Amino acid sequence: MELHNGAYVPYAEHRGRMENVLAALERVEAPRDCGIEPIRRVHGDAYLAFLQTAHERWVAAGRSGDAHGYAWPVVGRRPLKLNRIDADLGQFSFDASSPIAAGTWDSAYWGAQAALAATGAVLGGDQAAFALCRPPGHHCGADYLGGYCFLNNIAIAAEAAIAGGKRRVAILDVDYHHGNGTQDIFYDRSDVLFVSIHADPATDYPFFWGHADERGEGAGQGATLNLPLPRGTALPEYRAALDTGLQAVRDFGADMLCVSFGADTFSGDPITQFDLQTADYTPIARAIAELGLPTVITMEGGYAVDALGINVAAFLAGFG
Ligand code: OKP
Ligand code: ZN
Repeated sequence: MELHNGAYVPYAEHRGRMENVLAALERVEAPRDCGIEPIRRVHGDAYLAFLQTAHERWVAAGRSGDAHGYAWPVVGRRPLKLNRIDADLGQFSFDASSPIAAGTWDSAYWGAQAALAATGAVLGGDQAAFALCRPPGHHCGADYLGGYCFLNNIAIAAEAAIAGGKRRVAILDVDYHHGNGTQDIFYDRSDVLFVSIHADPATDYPFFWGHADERGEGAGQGATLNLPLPRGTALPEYRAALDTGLQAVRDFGADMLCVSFGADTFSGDPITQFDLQTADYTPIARAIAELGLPTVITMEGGYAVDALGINVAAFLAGFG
């Protein structure tokens, strides 16, 4: 269950999503285990220790159900070591919509391993590879979870690509929601471009990030590009924003592309408000593929579960 508009409702980010996509894909491989080190390039040790133990600490405190916070250090976030589960849930999260269940760490860990496997395939010569991550990753930062996200799979892929010899990595985020965690992780970096096309945060989650005036800082000044779009956006306006984003990737001189793909831009999605159709995903992906860059794609959102597999397949067809 998740806290949604003031009530507990069934969790939108559920395992049926993955089952529907798996049934629609032709060739699927389980990832091998690359261990924790590539995850530590993105996430801090205190956060990783918290994630691995949060649910058992929740249970040990006598709670039932899934763990989530209720008090947040909005002012003066300091690395206090309070050793209280409720304090740590606030310390390491930015919202109350991402409950930690008994299996959360394992799912997040293996999602990150899938992103690493896809990155390895691309570094090994494949033109493109897709990682079917669940839970998604683009909302969580180096030391906080949120927005159904616990490990930032696309950031882990980008860092693995750099460790593997890539020099300028572009991340293109085409989920309906702004990828605030990914943006935060690379905000001051000049070697990683972050481009995001998403619903205007003036109307949509995550509200506080994803505005057009967020352009990066320090060495990363200019290496963040947000292209917010109004609710109701359909293919023509979407393609115009995409062309702007793709031009930024070209101008950056990227030698690697990482795509955060969310199918929650679909017209039938129950929690979002864009108007893309299944058939639209192929030309969108084809335009991205025309960059000609080695490309890792990770699964982000998409909650119209019955159409998720065909929407993912339509997107991947653009790379075929
Ligand atoms: C994750 B991804 C408030 C619920 C908040 C969080 C949405 C997370 C989306 N009513 N929902 O970007 O698809
Ligand atoms: Zn989303």
